[in-house]
Amino acid sequence: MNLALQLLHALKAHGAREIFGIPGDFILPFFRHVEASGILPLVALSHEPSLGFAADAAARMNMGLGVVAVTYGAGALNTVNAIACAYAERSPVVVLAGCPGAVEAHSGLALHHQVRHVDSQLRVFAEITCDQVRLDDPATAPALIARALRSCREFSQPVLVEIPRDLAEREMGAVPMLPPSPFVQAAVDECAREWLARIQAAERPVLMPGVEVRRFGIEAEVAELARRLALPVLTTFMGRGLLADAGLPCHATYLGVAGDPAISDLLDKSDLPVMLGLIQSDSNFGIAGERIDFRRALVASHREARIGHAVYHDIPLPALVRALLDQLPASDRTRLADLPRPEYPTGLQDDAAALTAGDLARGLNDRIHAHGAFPVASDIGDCLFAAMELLPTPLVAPGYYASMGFGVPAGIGMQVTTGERTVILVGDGAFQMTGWELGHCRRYGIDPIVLLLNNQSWEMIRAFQPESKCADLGDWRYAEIADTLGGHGHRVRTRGEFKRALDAAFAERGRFQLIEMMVPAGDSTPTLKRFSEGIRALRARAA
Ligand code: TPW
Ligand code: MG
Repeated sequence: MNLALQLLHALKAHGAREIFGIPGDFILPFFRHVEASGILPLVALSHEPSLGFAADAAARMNMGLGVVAVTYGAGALNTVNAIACAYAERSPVVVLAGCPGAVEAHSGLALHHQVRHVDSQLRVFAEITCDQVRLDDPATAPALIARALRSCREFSQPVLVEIPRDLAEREMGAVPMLPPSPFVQAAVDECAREWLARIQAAERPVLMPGVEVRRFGIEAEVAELARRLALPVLTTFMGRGLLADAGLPCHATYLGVAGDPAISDLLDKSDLPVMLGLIQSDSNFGIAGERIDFRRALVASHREARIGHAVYHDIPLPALVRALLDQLPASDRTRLADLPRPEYPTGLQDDAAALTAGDLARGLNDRIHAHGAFPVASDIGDCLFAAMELLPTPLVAPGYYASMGFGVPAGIGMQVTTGERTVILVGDGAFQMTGWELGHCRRYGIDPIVLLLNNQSWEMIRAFQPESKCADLGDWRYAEIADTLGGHGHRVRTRGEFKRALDAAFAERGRFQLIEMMVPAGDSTPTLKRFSEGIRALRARAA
């Protein structure tokens, strides 16, 4: 079997479900085998950044691997921002990139798509992937692929696999499935014992699950841990959507000064936050009313576990959670009885009042109440704050790395990989970056529902710097583009129109729906308002 086919089988065995790709001559031989073999379906989009966002979101949803296939240089380097996002937010994406064959690489001529050196592509990716391999010898390729795929899964971060164009069709052995990297069970058990002693001695412990919990497929175990320890569960801005369907008695999102004070107090006044697989970023904690001292927390992430200043190395998160559960009897403690419950806006009015950003969550929450939850992809902008006002529902968003342009391709990747109809939240500015990709929905038979919050501006930019004129984007009439791209557009200005458009959009299957929510520039969700007021108050206090 040739290298291309062995690689495809290995990707599938490691949890890949499809390949997001754009061809070019350095990777064409590989594409021929992708299409002819049908081992993994090929999903082609228009612009490489979108491939990266789609593969990232697919990986987040299916807890397997996301795969991107691109040509050398121009193609691969176009994915850099999206792959950097996946690296920062711990999403396992395999980048398959073409590269020159051995003979042409040393011909003395600079090749097209080459930056400075044949190796420039690999060097750039060294900064944004946790492993890089070049398959330049069929004898070593199986072991290299096996290593890269294991790194990708174990660190839950992207890897680069370079395929020299003359190697794709060379015969090669099968790729072995490597056993998990070894760790010392006794160390995990000891760490779990110490953690439990601290948790049981604490007065106001709180459990904070982060993205790794989903990446490693242990949401159910972490929910069980929360139940047995009777701990309130707080997700962060970025971890929103985690444990959404676990039915926990206390489950809310920490929004610091932008959130309900009773909920923010759960962390701000906690003597022991227990952080599992959490990225400790400023977007998660920069809005804290009190300065959080992470030394008082128990933190496990990136194969490390901390207790105060002490660090245990090589502690896989799933092994730690299992050890905690093994040492813990089922519990009927009732510490949760009087804890606050988050409130969500509902009851969108069917009238002629002007639509506001706050109506977005109200409309979707009514849907969730009546018909159940659906997966949501969100971009950056006020739409992400609207996502914080939604009832618990699976959510994929770049809450930490915060790259615009994520929402539409992510939603496409989510529906392709899960087959479930996906709701996409996006602002007009972000839509201008990648909204065009909706034109591909028809050929892949997907019909996401896009809620485009059109405030005719980069509103978040205006919030930070009101004098910036460049933030005015004008009125582009996006709903009209939808029909041209094979979807159906609805432009709505009142609450009644929005309500009817939502009903019509959910009722029609088979083509994507674009609801263009016209809201005045300067309007924002209640959560974004509290967020900017909170930030101003914190700054004033610091000054
Ligand atoms: C790739 C910086 C963050 S939010 C924002 C910008 C320019 C404006 C978003 O406008 P939009 O949403 O989509 O209309 P809204 O609700 O604020 O009006 N380039 C990239 N990523 C980021 N985050 C920026 C710039 C930014
Ligand atoms: Mg906008």
